[in-house]
Amino acid sequence: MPLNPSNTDTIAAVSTPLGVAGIGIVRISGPDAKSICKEIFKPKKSITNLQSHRLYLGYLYDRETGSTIDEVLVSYMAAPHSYTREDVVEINTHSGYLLLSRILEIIIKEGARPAEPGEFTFRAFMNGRIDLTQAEAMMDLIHAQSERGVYLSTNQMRGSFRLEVEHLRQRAIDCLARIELLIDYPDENQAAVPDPDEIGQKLIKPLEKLIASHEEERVWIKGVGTAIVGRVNAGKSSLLNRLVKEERALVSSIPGTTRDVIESTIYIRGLPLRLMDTAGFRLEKGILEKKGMEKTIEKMQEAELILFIVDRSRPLNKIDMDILARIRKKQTLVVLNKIDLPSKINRAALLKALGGLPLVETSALIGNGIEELRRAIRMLVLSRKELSPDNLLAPNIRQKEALGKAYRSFVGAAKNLELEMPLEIIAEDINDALAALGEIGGETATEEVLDRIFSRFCLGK
Ligand SMILES: Nc1nc2c(ncn2[C@@H]2O[C@H](COP(=O)(O)OP(=O)(O)OP(=O)(O)O)[C@@H](O)[C@H]2O)c(=O)[nH]1
Ligand SMILES: [Mg+2]
Repeated sequence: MPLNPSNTDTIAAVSTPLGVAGIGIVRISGPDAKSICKEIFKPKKSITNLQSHRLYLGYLYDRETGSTIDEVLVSYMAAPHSYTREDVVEINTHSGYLLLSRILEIIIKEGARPAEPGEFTFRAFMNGRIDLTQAEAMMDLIHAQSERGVYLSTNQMRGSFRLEVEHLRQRAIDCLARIELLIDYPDENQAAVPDPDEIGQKLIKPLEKLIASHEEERVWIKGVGTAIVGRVNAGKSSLLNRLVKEERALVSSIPGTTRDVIESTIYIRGLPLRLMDTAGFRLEKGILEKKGMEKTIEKMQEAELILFIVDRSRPLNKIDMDILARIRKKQTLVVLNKIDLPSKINRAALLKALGGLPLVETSALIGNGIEELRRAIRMLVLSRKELSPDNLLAPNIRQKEALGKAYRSFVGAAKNLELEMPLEIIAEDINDALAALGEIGGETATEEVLDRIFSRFCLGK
């Protein structure tokens, strides 16, 4: 359901997870938050008025039955100094599904409306407290897969990415102003025309850098999608189990044991990997295996990193070569498995076939080489040039797309300047770029984009 941008009503929701927990919080936001609270809450010490940013101990009552519901702590945050910039009341209570639902119920009886998922954050955005990049960062923080991911999203929440985009916008506005001046007063000082180099240095280059660092966001916040592929029986599932340190996938000597994709997240010194064990490749295929193979191929294409498992106790064959051909464009680590068994592979021929791909040797059965494998994976992933340790401005995919649009418009502007096209055309390019940059913070984002972002939030956030 689309979120209601009018925000004139008062909303309420349970803001802590509905499970077994020590405490629960019910949050109310909107013009009636304080008056609703007054109706249902009796502080222990008699007071005349709830003051902002103070904590009050007391009891919640159900006005209809007159019964006490719970001993609670209540805080009131007067607008605009609250999460939503509206009047907010938070009720800290004991937890438990029944208790929290009952409290929510009496708040709704007093006139509040149940909040939609993400609606508190949506109001914070609509009321100008945060921009879209900060709302998204909040979401990422909840789901971050690594410590560095937490660091990146906290940084974005503080607004450093927004500031960087704002700098770019200011430079573009400055360019546009000069061009418009020249359009309006063509006879004035010609020296003020921006040249293509200036657009390149001040706008195109920084954008290029920002776009490239999207990789960082994906790696640390979402984890590296890693597909384990190879012929049937090569030891893929055994390796997955070794890496996750538990019996996650079925292992057997029957070729074709794994039919479905099995996912597990592991961390290699803080680096999150989403491992996918897949059905092995082979020639003769039944219906189920064929389906399994289709999934394997799909996952291979999606993955950012491939672990290609080669069984050392069997000679290389056409299937291995077929797999190699499919992963040529992917970042790949070759794992030569079953080194506890005699080798049936000619090493020189293998190296030639691999054409320089990095190689690690393991025995998934007895656990040899697993530490080396972990180290090699980490090194390979972090060798990507976009993952620089001091880069803290990583755009997500939506932001990257908007940056890409702005980038193309600036490139167009530079080209048109070079071709000495009419200044009106260049002004239009820069205006397009400005609109794209505006999408990032939400100034020019469509309703559809807003819905997509806020619908990812959970209830109560
Ligand atoms: N000797 C030896 N056997 C291994 C090693 N790794 C796996 N195996 C054995 O090889 C057989 C197949 O292992 P799996 O891990 O099921 O192989 P897979 O690649 O997942 O096979 P499919 O799911 O059928 O494609 C099992 O009997 C394992 O015990 C190894 O390093 N050395
Ligand atoms: Mg398997």
